[in-house]
Amino acid sequence: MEEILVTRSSMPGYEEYIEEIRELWDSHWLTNMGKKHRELEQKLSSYLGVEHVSLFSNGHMALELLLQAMNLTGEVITTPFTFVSTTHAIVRNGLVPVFCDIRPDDYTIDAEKIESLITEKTSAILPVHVYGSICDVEAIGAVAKKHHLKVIYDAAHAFGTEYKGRGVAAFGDASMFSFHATKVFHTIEGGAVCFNGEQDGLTEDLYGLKNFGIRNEEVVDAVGANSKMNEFQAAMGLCNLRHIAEETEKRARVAARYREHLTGVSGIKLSPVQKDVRPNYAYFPVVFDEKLFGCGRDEICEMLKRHGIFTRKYFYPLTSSFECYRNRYDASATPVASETSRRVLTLPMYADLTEEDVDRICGLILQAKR
Ligand code: T4K
Repeated sequence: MEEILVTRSSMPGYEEYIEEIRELWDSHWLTNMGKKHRELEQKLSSYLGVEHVSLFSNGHMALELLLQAMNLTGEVITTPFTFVSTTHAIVRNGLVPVFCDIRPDDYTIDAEKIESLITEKTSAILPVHVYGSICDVEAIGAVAKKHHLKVIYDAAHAFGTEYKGRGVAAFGDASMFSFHATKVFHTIEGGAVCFNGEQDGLTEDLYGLKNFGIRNEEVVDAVGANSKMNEFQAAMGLCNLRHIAEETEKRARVAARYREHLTGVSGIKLSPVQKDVRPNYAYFPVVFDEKLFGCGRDEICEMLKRHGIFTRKYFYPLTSSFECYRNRYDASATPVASETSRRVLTLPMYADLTEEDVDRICGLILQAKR
């Protein structure tokens, strides 16, 4: 039987992509903010309902350079229940991550716990719309306003989600999306910073920082990196964007099938269907309670592997527990995040996952219940 991996990149038709890149052979313009790059920025701005879109070679560099462009100092309040990129982006900017716990229902930062972590050194809050679940943007906005802090969302998982009819990039000072091959919308590798309004030349600063800090041929006024999206990546994005509605619809059907099987099973907790949110069905996390279910997350993960089904423990361990951060942070300070990290398994989720596959995966899980 064919292996099932946790996700599988969506592909546009082969001919469609070839057609999209044909003109690159005529123009010989392959990178450095070319025509496809500009077209994708424009189309994403309209799709995401946000004024400014700045493309990058990947989501991580988008976040890292966004933090640099924001001129942050001191401490940044964030969550350890995320991909390690979020924490690295803070630390690689010479900033100190201060870890806040998460909510037990949707695993996003617990806004009620932010205020007690604010010190005179805090300059920003960096919450994560983890799995595509939307953070409590209103409460986070209120605490940030009260303490004059920037809010930068790691929206790597949240492409296309809406809250109260607005694209999720409308919240906070800026948001970063990942367009990695494993995401709902991808450009092979890629990412973007999105924001509304004019923010002290942020557009120009981001443009400069992804291009070595070059302002013009004779002026380099920032210590930038090279993080430009190339024309082949942008072409993949233009193709994938045409199919995004259909992709999301297929994912919605996969999620609904999982829910049919797993809702109400004792010892299994599913993410809530969030109120006022149009979801993107990026991931399907399941949290196991070993006492109630009769066996734990690790056992389920291994059992599924033996059947050729490769789930992932996103996000275990917590970023604060990784080798490079060990002994610097106390994981017991975020007990909900620690507990969730030990129990969560993300099940296979992608547009072409069949109903039969979902039935088989769920059948195996339910058979393991004791
Ligand atoms: N912030 C957050 C919250 C993030 O989750 C991420 C990335 C970032 C920031 C940084 O964004 P990027 O710089 O990556 O744009 C994957 C992804 O590489 C990573 O983008 C993602 N988050 C993270 C959660 O997952 P791995 O190490 O688990 O990927 P890998 O190679 O094991 O792939 C997982 C599965 O995806 C494979 O089993 C099969 C499938 N796959 C993978 C690749 C590479 C495909 O179908 N096609 C492919 O080309 O990190």
